[in-house]
Amino acid sequence: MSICEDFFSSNPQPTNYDILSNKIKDFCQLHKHDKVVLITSGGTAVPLERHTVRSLENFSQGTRGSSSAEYFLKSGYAVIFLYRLKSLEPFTRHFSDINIFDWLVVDNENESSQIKVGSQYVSTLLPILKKYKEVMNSGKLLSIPYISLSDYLWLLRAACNALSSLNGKALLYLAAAVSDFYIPLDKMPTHKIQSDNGAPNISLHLVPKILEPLVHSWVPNAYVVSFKLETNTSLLHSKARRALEKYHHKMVIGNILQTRKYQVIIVTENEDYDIVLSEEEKVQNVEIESKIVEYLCKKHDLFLNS
Ligand code: 9Z3
Repeated sequence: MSICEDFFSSNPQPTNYDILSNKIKDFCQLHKHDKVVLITSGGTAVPLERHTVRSLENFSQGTRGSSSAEYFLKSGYAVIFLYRLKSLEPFTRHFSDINIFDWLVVDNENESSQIKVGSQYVSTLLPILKKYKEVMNSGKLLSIPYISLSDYLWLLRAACNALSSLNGKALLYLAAAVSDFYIPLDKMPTHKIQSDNGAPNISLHLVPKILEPLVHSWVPNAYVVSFKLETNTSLLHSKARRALEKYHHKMVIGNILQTRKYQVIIVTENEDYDIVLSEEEKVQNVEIESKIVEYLCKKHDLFLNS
């Protein structure tokens, strides 16, 4: 059995797996004539105990994935958004730092009380609410939440299986921050780790490299884009290129944690392409994802027409 299959046989499916994987299948069937993008977003949690009190988190706010989802929708794609529960989501992300109660007013003028949005907030809320309603009415956005690494991998594989029926029109945009390390279930304590015996020695194992089966067997005809995250600038380019050479997918987008909102490097077989926001664009709040998605849509169209 491959290391990857071994992972699936020793880590149980998420509890709502059948419901979620059927939703994904139905979505792909409904959009079989559309371009469909699977966006993964947010960070995985790796539990340290079976009854989990503590876990190991990979950093990601979900900005990259959720804002990219909006730009893909704008470009006509149907979007499967596989995201870490409680990380940012398309449209609602614009209001992640507000307290909704501050925006609402209770109108007691009529007999039955009504709730209204404070007039000073309407111009901010309305355009985004309209876009959200339009997208939801079109049925072009399917959001699927995960929490743990294991749930993420099960749902990712289910999505790939469903997408493989789309005759190569699927795009995979793997922006989730996925742990490289985990504790196998048979090595994981059932109950909360106790401090009475001093600091625990926690031994982490390597997560199987899922890009290998993903690119070559799960969804071999798709256009696969992965992300590479580093904190040391001198490693980024070589590690991004190495990943492309290892897995033979279409593109690696490299970013440095500290500058990820302004700068990325796109590595393809034939070129390295930098996207850097200018000072003026930063002032105008241009989102780098608008440029990444624009570049990607062009490349994907070229691929589909070739
Ligand atoms: C990324 O590099 C994403 O761009 C970020 C986005 C997680 C930095 P935010 O959600 O951040 O906007 O706050 N994602 C990929 C990270 C990752 O785990 N990549 C693996 C690696 O670097 C390879 S698949 O080894």
